[in-house]
Amino acid sequence: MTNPILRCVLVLIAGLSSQSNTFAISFHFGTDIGGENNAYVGQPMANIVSEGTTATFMAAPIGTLLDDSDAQGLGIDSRSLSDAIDGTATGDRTKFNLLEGSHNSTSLGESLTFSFNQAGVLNDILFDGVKDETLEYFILTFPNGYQITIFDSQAEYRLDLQGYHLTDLNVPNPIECQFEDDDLTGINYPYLADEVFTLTYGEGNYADVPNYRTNPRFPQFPNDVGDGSRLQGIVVTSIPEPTSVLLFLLSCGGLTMWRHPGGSANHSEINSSPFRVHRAK
Ligand SMILES: [Ca+2]
Ligand SMILES: [Ca+2]
Ligand SMILES: [Ca+2]
Ligand SMILES: [Ca+2]
Repeated sequence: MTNPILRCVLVLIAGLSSQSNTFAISFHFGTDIGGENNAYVGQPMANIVSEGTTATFMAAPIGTLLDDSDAQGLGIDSRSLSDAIDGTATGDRTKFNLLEGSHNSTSLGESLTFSFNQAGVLNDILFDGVKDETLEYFILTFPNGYQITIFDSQAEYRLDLQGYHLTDLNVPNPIECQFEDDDLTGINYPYLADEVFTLTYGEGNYADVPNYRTNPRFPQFPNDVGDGSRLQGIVVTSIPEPTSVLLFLLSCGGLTMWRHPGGSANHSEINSSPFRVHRAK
């Protein structure tokens, strides 16, 4: 960042964010981290109010339903779709999973969109059951189209043991959760009211990493299919009104870490971000 004006805007944002009138707002699913029991089941969308902010969550593809009947978080119920396999051992109505129930990154994964009725900063996304061996992930699409692919904190370690890396997988900007409980924190993405984020479940395509085995001790066995994952919650920071103007400037200028106009990977920026692909030592 060399432009002094742009730097000034970012400093102002940081300063305002540290004021006492900003605060964290959490939207929780399931009951394990504080959600209500079975609050969002059998409905295509939900407006959830927390600390005066309304978040809107919508299940996708069209025709699917939210389902947080499991204590561990939210899933997508796709049983109404004629081409879906959901509610089986490999695809479950209370999880995000691949609709075809097969291990292929080109399969359609269940999705969730979310937005907020006022400006803020997206901080944390809390998942559960993102399995490293089967290379499960969520693609987070920011409002400007930029994407990151969020893996388990040990996914790179698993691949590294067999001579591969997350960057060998054909997914946009792979990163790992920082913690073993499948939570990605410190995203720090400013958004405006009604800007839409999308989370899409997927699994790394084994064809991208030939000879990779989910259970290398038994190489004669075929690779396992992923078993889906859940969303536990989202944490954002509220932004006082004057700051919304600055956020608007940022959104116009494409300045923040995640606002890449082309939506393509920029390796140097990824490496300078709080998210890196951690290689096992
Ligand atoms: Ca499902
Ligand atoms: Ca995990
Ligand atoms: Ca978690
Ligand atoms: Ca899983």
